[in-house]
Amino acid sequence: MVKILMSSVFGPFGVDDDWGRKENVMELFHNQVTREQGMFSLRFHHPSFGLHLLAENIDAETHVLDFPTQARFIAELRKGYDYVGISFIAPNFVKARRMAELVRQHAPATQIILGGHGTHIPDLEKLIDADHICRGEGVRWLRELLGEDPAQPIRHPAVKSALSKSMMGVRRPVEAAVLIPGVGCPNACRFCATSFFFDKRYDAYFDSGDALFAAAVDVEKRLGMSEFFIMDENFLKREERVRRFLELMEDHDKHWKLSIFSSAETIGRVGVDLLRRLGVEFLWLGVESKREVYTKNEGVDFKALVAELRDAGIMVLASGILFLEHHDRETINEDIEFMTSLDADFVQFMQLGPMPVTELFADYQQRGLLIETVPHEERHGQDRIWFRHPHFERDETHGILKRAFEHEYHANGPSLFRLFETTARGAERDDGGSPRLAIRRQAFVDRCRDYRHIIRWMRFFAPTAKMRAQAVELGAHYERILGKETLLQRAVSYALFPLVAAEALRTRMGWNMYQPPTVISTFGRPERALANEPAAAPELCLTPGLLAGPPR
Ligand code: B12
Ligand code: SF4
Repeated sequence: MVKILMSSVFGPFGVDDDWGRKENVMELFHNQVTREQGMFSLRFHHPSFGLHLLAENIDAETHVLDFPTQARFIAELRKGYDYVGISFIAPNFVKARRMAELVRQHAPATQIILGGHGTHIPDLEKLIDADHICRGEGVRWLRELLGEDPAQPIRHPAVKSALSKSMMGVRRPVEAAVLIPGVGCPNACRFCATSFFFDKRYDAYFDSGDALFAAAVDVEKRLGMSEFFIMDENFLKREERVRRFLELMEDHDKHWKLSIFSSAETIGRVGVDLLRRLGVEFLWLGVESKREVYTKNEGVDFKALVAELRDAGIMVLASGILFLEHHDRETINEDIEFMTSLDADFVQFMQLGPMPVTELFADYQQRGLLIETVPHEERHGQDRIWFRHPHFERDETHGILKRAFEHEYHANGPSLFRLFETTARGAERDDGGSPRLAIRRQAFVDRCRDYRHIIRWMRFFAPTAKMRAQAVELGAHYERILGKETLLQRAVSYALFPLVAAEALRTRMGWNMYQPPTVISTFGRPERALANEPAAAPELCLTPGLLAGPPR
């Protein structure tokens, strides 16, 4: 039987070394959203969803290796594989090249497959010695390579949405699984790597509400989880599928909690009430810019929309882009102010980045605007731009981005405070006599009870008087919902102090760069196929290490 190793790129991440940069942290929030929020930054590590999806959908015995060190990768290679698949994005090009060298050196008989967004780097064939390159959707491509039927229905993997999660140094249980309805997006915004990578179209793995619901039920059963992080660029866009999914949830009395990505146009179409019934608790909204309006955002009053969503208990992550083509010193500040004024729970600022395969990249390349000497590992959007901008020097862009994050943080307070506030609003929202919404409301109350333990320490460690006042107000708000703290609740809260204090100290010393754990998961062993058993539980190879990174 064919044996395959599918690997993410290797760590450590977020450090300056021969293969990476300290600004390219392998975290969503701490890198791109709450990065300047000190000890209040949310800390998550996510597995490589694409690799798990691929492994679940081929018959070969496949091992998925998430976040190895180089030594662990070499040790794995020595076990003997027919193929090694390496998944990488453009900023991790050097890591992928190093891994291909290691395969040639330690497992010369093994064939190398490259996949993921990095594969559109021009002339990749000449830059990395590989046997196969998969550009675009991978499941059907891989099945073809292995001589399997590419048209078989897609099986959904049972993967948790995160490998680890913590708030203010307190470990939180991972309660959500990932659900991948499809890949790509037809909107083709000029800068968007995801849309262009999948040929400017949406490729559905689960075309109907029925198929998606069945996949969710299966994952729920296998992982025992009833929350889903829906990994789909614009989940609400397929309205018919969403409505049917909701109908089935209601028919089967499912009260799942969902996190989704959505453009404003589709929220406007389906309405916030539908999101409440659907169980949406977190929504990623592409705002991009006040002036450069993409079709998806025409005529949207973002401030009102964010307030409406938060009042419904839905946390909003609003993302904006800096150094857009029209930005000058005045308009960039206008956009930073605009993003700040939305008062979303989270704000992401990303630098405009011409990524291979996008229209923006082709255009800038043709006009000679790309600074070709910038290495791939520095082209990630959280440090300095890598194109010539008419109004900004490359070297000043790092500082402008940092100040945008700091400004938003100081104006609105830590995102953690805001998400606690949104949860409280969800707990207070009138359910209008709907049993379904009453269950949702109760879930928010339970979450408030859980979050409350930490509010005391928010107050204690708040770095400014304004934030302290915000934490005091939050405490009062929670008391209105939950009543006075009991002795037991107070004891739990005090028990958390050492953890919170340790995180405060680590942050102050610049030692809070957490590395993702290395995890290996096995799929498709023949005996499992025969017995039709779920995949083995992932084996945790290393515990997450604390790495003394440079101060951030
Ligand atoms: C989850 C995610 C992350 C996670 C990564 C978790 C992880 N374990 O790697 C986090 C939040 C940490 C992250 C960070 C970053 N990310 Co990111 N991320 C995503 C996101 C939202 C989803 C990826 C995903 O799971 N998709 C679903 C799966 C099914 O699709 P897929 O991964 O593309 O895999 C399919 C194919 O690509 C292919 N395939 C992939 N690998 C392989 C391998 C083989 C062998 C084969 C055959 C096929 C194959 O088959 C799969 C099935 O079709 C995408 C956007 C998106 N919607 O895709 C951005 C995206 C991948 N990220 C991107 C970027 C730029 C970054 C950051 C640099 C941003 C930043 N500055 O902070 C950092 C880099 C961190 C680092 N140190 O490497 C870009 C990549 C652009 C590019 N051209 O390279 C994307 C496309 C976002 C965007 N639109 O710009 N990210
Ligand atoms: S709507 Fe979002 S996912 Fe779709 S092309 Fe535009 S930026 Fe990309």
